[in-house]
Amino acid sequence: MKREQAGLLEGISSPEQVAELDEGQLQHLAGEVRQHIIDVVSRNGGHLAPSLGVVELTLALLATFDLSRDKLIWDVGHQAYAHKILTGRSREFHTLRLMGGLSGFPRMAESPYDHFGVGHSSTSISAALGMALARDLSGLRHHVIAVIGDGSLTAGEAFEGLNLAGHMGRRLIVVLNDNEMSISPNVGALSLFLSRTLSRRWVRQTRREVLKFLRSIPRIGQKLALYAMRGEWSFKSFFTPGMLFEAFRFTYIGPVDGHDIPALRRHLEMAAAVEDGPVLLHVRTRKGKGYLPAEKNPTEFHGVGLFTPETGQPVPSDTTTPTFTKVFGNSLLELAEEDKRIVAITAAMPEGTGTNLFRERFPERFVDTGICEQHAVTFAAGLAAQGYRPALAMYSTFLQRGYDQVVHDVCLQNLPVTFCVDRAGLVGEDGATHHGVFDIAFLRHIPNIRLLAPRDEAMLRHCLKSALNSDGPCALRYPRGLGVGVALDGPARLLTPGQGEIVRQGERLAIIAAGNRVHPSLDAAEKLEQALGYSPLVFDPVWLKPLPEKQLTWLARHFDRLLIVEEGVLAGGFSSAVLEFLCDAGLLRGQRIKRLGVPDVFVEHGKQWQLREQLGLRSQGIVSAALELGRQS
Ligand SMILES: Cc1ncc(C[n+]2csc(CCOP(=O)(O)OP(=O)(O)O)c2C)c(N)n1
Repeated sequence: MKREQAGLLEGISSPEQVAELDEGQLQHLAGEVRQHIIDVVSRNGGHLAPSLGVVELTLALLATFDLSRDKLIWDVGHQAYAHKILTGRSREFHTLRLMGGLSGFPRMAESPYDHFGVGHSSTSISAALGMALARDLSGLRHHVIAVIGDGSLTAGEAFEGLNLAGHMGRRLIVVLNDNEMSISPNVGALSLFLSRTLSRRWVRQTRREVLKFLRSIPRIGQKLALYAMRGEWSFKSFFTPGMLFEAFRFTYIGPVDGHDIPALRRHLEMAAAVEDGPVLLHVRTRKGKGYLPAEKNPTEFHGVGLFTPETGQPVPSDTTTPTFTKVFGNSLLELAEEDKRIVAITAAMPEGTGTNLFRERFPERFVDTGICEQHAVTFAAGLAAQGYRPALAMYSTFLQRGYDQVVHDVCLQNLPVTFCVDRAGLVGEDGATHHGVFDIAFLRHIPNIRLLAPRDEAMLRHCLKSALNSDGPCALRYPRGLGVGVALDGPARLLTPGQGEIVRQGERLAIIAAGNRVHPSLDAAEKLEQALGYSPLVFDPVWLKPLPEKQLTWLARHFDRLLIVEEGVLAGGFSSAVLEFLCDAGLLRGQRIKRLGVPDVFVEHGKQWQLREQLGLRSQGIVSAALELGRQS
C-alpha cells in the first residue's frame, strides 16, 4: 500500500517499512529525516554534518538489507542519527544526548537494531569480521555490513581488520563512506590516494557505461557486471582506489554517488551478491549534505552546540571566559615562540584540541597524524628521543588507545613527551564512550611519568610550561568547557614537582581536591564555614604525581577529617594514591576520610553539570559529603 508523501516519517516505526517504499517515497523520506535531524541537533547539539551526509546511504541500507537478521555496524556511530530515526526511535529522537534520553551513538542496550556499541573510531571492520565468523560457525546466512568513513580508515585497527578479513575470506561487506573529511580535511597518503585516483573521471565514465550496458542484459546482467568488474581489475586498479583493497583481497565495487538512492541500492545488491569473500563498496558522499551552512563548513558543523536552523549561526554565549582548550592552544603557541624544540601533535583533532592555532603559526612543527593515537604516541617518542619536545594534545578518552605506547615507548625510555590530556573528567552529552575518567588511574602507576592537574586556566599555563621543561614524560589533564574566569597571571612559570598549594587556610577538615574540583571545593568551604562553625582548609596538590608528600603528611597529622575530591574514577585514581601514601607512610591514625569521585560504573550522557550533580561532585555535593564526615564519630 502506498503511503501519502507528506508525513511519511510519522508512519515509520521499523526498518522493515523502509524496504516497502518506492524510490520517490525514499527520496521524500530523505528530506524529512534531514529536517528532523537539523531540528533536533539545533536544539540539543550533536554530530550534524556526518549524519546529514549519510541519510541516503542509511535509507538504501535499510531498504536493501533486513536488519532483523543482517548486522549493520556504524563506525564511530556519530553519523547514525538517520539510522536511529528509521529504526523505531523517531518519536524519541528529540531526547538525543539529553540525560535519560537517546545516546548520541549506537548502543546495543538502546535498540535491537544497534548491533554494536561505538563512539571511538575504526572498530567496525574488526567487530563485523567477528560477527561474520560467528555467523559461519553457527551455520547462518545473513549479511554483515560495516560502514566506515575515510577518516576512520586512517587508523591502524581498520587496517588490521582489512588484513584479517582478506586472509579469512569470509563473506563481509565494508562500505567506505568517503567524504574526504575526517573532522578536518582528512590527512595522510591514503586520503591523497583516494582522491587522486578518483579524479580520473574518464576512467569512471567508461566503466560506468560498460557496466550500464551489461546490467541492461535481462536476468544475467547483474552477475555479468560483477564478473566484468572483477575481470577489468588489472586495468582499473591503476586508476581507482580498488588497487589498495584488492591487495587486501577484497572485491572492490564503486565509487558510487552516495546521494543517489537507486544507484546505492543497485551497488549494495551487487555487494550482497559476492559470495566468495569480503567486498568493499566505495561510496562518495558530501559531509553536511542538504544543509548549506554544514556543506560550506563541515568542520564547524561536524559537532555543534545549539544553533539557529535558519541561519546556521551558533546561539550566542553570554560569557567571554575562554575554554581550557583555548587557553592551552594560546599558551602552547606562546611557549613555542621561545622554544624551537616544541612540536605540536594531534590525532585528527586540531580544532578540538586548540592546536589549529599552532598549525597556522608553525606549520612545519605541527603534525596531524590522522586518527592514530597509538602511532601518535610513538611518533612523539621518536621526536623526543632526538631532542625535541613534542606536545601531544589528545582527549583523555582517546589516549586510552595508546596505553602500551605510553608505557613501552615513552615512559620506559623516560622520554620527555608532554601529554596534553584534554576533556579529562566528565564530558557531558557524548556520554559513556567519551568521558575522560580513567586517565589518572591508567597513567599514575607508570614509572617515570609526572602528572599535573591545573585547577584553572592560569595554572594550566604554568603546568604546561613545567611539563614541557621536564626531563621525562609528563601529562597534564584539563577538562572540557569554560575556564574558571581567573586572570592569567603574567608569564608562565616553572612549578616545583611534588609541591601543592593551600588555596584556603582552615582547621579540622581538609578538602584535598584535584584539578577542576578545586574551585567547587572553595565554594563548598565557604558554605561549610557557616554550617560547621569553622573554616575548612582546601588543598590543591597541583601534582598528582609525584604527590606533595610533605604537605600531605602535614595535613594527615593536623586534620582529623579529610575529604578527597577528584573528577576521575575512584578505583586507582588520585584519592587511591593519597590513601596508599598515607597508609605506607604510617600516617593513618583514625582520621575520618571520605572520597568523592566517579564510582565503578560507566557514567551515561547528560549535561556536565547534571552528571556532576548526580555524582555529588558539585559544591553542594562536596558540602553534603563534608557534613556527613562531620557527623561520623
Ligand atoms: C579513537 C578515536 N579518535 C578520535 C575520535 C574523534 N572523531 C570522531 S569522528 C572523527 C572523524 C571521523 O571521520 P570519518 O570516519 O571520515 O567520518 P565523517 O565524520 O567524515 O563522516 C574523529 C576524529 C574518535 N571518535 N575515536
